[in-house]
Amino acid sequence: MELNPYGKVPVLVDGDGVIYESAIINEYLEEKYPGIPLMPKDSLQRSRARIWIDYCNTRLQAAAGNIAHDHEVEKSKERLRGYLETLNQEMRDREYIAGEYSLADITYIPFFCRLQRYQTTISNDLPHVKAWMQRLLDRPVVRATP
Ligand SMILES: N[C@@H](CCC(=O)N[C@@H](CS)C(=O)NCC(=O)O)C(=O)O
Repeated sequence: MELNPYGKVPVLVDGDGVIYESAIINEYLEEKYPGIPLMPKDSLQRSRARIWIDYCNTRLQAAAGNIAHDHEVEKSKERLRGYLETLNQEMRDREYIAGEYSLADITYIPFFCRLQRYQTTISNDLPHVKAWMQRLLDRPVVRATP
């Protein structure tokens, strides 16, 4: 609570700076370490990346968080299913969600790593999400993360 008025993690402390909200932390790191660019160069693709980052944080993760915290579980499961179906359409014919591998894809990785906690499975009825999830989870840096 001292660091984040919202009382949530993650919180990043960098020198005198305190940064919270995961999407804003990610943007901060993106700006601070330009040597490893993780946002598309093209403005339209950047907007697309931001749209899907927002979708993950305000919709998918909100529903998943409700399920994990035993709040409106059935309603949240229904919503989550709808969000995943939308993503499935979106991932048809795409390898990554906004051009090359980007912060937008990275934003979804924690969700895919915690499916059990969200009482969710990604099965063959969501083939494009499933292939995308597998592509992300197979990345060496993701495999190496405990
Ligand atoms: N929108 C926030 C959500 C963060 C969030 O919900 N964090 C959870 C853990 S994953 C938390 O700290 N929950 C504690 C609480 O709500 O009391 C972000 O993306 O950083």
